[in-house]
Amino acid sequence: MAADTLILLLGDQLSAEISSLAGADPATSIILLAEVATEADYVWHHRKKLAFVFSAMRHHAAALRGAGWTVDYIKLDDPQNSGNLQGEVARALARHGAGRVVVTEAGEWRLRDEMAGWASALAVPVDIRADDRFFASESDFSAWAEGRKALRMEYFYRQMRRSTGLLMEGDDPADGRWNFDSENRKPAARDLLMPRPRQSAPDTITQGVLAMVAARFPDRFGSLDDFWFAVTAADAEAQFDAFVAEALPRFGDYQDAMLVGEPWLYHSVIALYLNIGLLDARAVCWRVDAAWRAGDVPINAAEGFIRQILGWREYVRGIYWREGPDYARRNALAAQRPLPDFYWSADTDMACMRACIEQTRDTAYAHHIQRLMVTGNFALLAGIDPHAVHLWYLAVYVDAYEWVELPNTIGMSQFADGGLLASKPYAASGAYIDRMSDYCRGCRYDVKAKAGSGACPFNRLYWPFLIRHQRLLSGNPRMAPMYRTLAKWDAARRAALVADGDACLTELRIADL
Ligand code: FAD
Ligand code: DLZ
Ligand code: SF4
Repeated sequence: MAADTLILLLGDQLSAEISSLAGADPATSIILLAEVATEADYVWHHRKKLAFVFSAMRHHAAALRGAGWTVDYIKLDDPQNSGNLQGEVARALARHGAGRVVVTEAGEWRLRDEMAGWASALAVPVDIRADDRFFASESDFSAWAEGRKALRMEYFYRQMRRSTGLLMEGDDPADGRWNFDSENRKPAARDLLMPRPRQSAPDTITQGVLAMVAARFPDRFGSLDDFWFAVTAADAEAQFDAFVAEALPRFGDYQDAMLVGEPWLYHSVIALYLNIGLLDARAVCWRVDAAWRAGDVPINAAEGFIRQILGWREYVRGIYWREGPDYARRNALAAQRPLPDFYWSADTDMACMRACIEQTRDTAYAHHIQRLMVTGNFALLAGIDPHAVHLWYLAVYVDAYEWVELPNTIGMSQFADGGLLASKPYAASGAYIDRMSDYCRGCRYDVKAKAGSGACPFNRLYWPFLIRHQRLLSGNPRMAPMYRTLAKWDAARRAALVADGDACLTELRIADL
């Protein structure tokens, strides 16, 4: 069919209401979805992520066809596939005789920059539209941030509560408080009745994609076994419904808990769907607001959950676009060590790290505290290059896209932006992990011991980290108690701690600076 307009949908733009489709006429438009090597290869994506994205793209193409659109779908193994998005847009323009391209802006600097050159490279007008799937636009965030000394999430979140009306009672926050975190964060007990996420069995399309990914990416990180992610909007909705009914009421209570062999706990496992458009963030938040108003969900759970999406998710996106592409190279703590191999192999005696990395390899998922307080905390304490840490997080999780992953890694987890995003580094000794998990019980290291080769590496690295960064961190009021403790110790004790931290890194075979 000849067409006026070619509409490109990227693999994370699978929303029915995407801006590139607004006002389009199915009679004169062709929709292009293209599986391309550049997107599969820009980072070492987990194999489950590749299968998830390609299967969701193929299902979305079928749904669009069912809704009356003409869809041109290019598979990764198509012999004519040029391997990149510009090449596929050029081939489709020639195939269909279209005179213009419409696309929703991409979710990362790399592709936005590339798309900015398409109009001249392809010699057709390219209409690049804002991605309006968020509560706050980039300019809304900039307007909020303008003139503020500190860009704290909590204040942004309160403004978002007011402007949306979510969990508001008139001008006041629901139940009289903005934040119910003090009632959350209970450690999980083994005998808790654990909900299980609703699972979707792979259909023939997904089975075909799994076989293609297995054949084409034999050396990539990550297992393809037990693939149960939803790949359609309807199945993602059904999984979210099951979460609201079964797990959400206790989401707040056990948000920070970790248990061996329990990857999902009371988490929603919906970031993967939100981030590619199978679920809509606004619909999700209003659904939870309604569940609270109906009395089905306590306020600590509803508020804790909505804060993650309305607050954190929107806020990190604002930071990503505001800070620019150089944010990826921030390194305020001058951390230079290469990422240890065990981040890929899970071959380590640290039971917490082994559990989180094995789970990541098997499921392409870890919840926030596993990412922040185990794998992230270790990299922070060990002085690993934050850019290498960023590439790891971008690769290994099924929900990873740079706009959301980068601020979480560079800002929140590695403090590499010097405190723009986080009010203090998320550095903790083994005591935190012991309190929130059952990992330490099965570990060869002693979580109570502070130094020496049998002691928990998190303990051995914690004080040297604070000593190393005293100049930058000691003035931070939230770090004051730790630096007061340190001030009581004489130079010899501090030197012994630093020497033991160095010995720990050597024993873990972490390369020196
Ligand atoms: P739940 O715990 O059920 O939370 C509900 C939803 O809230 C999530 O689905 C997510 O959309 C949102 N959310 C929660 N915390 C955050 C946060 N800090 N930032 C943004 N959104 C949040 N999230 C991603 O979506 N993609 C990433 O690539 C990503 N990388 C991360 C890297 C690091 C180092 C850290 C510390 C966090 C990262 N996060 C990322 C945030 C968070 O860990 C995940 O959103 C969450 O674990 C996804 O699991 P879930 O859907 O079960 O979330
Ligand atoms: C993540 C991903 C992958 C693995 N493959 C494709 C692809 O083949 N074609 C495509 O259009 N999009 C893909 N994506 C999603 C893009 O990488 C994503 O749009 C950018 O990272 C911007 O967020
Ligand atoms: Fe992790 Fe230390 Fe506990 Fe071992 S003892 S599981 S290394 S926190």
